[in-house]
Amino acid sequence: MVDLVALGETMIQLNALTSGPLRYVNYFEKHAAGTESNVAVGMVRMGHSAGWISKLGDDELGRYIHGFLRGEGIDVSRVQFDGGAPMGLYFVQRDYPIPGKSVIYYYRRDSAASRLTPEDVDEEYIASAKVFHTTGVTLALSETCRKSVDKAIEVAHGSGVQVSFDTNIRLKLWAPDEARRVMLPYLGRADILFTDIQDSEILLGDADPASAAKKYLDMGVDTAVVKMGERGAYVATRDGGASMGGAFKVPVVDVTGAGDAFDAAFLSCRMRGLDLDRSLEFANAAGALCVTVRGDVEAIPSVGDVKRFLDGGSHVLR
Ligand code: KDG
Repeated sequence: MVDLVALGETMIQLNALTSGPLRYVNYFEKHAAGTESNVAVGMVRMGHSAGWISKLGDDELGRYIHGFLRGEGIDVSRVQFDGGAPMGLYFVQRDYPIPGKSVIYYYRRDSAASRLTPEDVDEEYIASAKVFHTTGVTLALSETCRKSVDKAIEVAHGSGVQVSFDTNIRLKLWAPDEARRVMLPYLGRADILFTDIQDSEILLGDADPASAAKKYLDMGVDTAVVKMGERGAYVATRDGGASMGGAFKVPVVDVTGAGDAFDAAFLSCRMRGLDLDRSLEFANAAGALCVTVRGDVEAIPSVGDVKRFLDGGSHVLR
């Protein structure tokens, strides 16, 4: 029995240590990253159990990711090594061409994770979870990844497991039309849908959070969460609930992973029975804390970190 099972690719992130075009950057920092495993890490930090289904290259980088996530307390027993394919990796270029923003360069085509097949999805494991989580990134990787997601969702639906899905459209992985065509049939199969205003514009032609959320609910979603970046997030539920929560201002070091920290905190709050207002506040705080440190997972906060931040609590430093 595990609280959350995540399915998707974990990659090596090579994060530039200096700003500017990558051709002039000489030093990079290695991190473990990937939206679904970030959510699994976030859940563990919130005090839950989490497992992760994926494929890794059977090489030093694959072993690094395996050990890293195991060290974070993720159950990696359903992760396979594939000797015939490399790890996916990506570079983060900072502050160029837009100051304060990062640009991502992926090297992930035909990665080990893109070779995930439905046979790699353990039905009993999914059925033993409270929540199954995946994202649009996995749908973009390969046909066999889509089939693996199909199987996991089918098993989840047949076993009373909640399906959590984040649209996470990455335009470097596919064109907007293709993302819309592939993803639309998945939206109504989610119990909890996370998205943002940019993705809603692509998927529905509607960037208004309340009206986009209503459309998602009409498709069959129970809880639709529309993230709005610096403006916070909006949530609506099928039973008529709705809430809007503002974002918190913090010094921004690296925004990647913030949406995943948000998802994990929101899922955790709902599992613990918190109401929509408190869940959004908690999730917005978790997303804010995540951007204050380089890397995706390093600053995903624990439940104690978020509580301290919200209470304005101080630390004894010396
Ligand atoms: O949410 C953070 C992710 O975007 C990052 O870790 C890389 O999974 C990733 C992706 O495919 O963009």
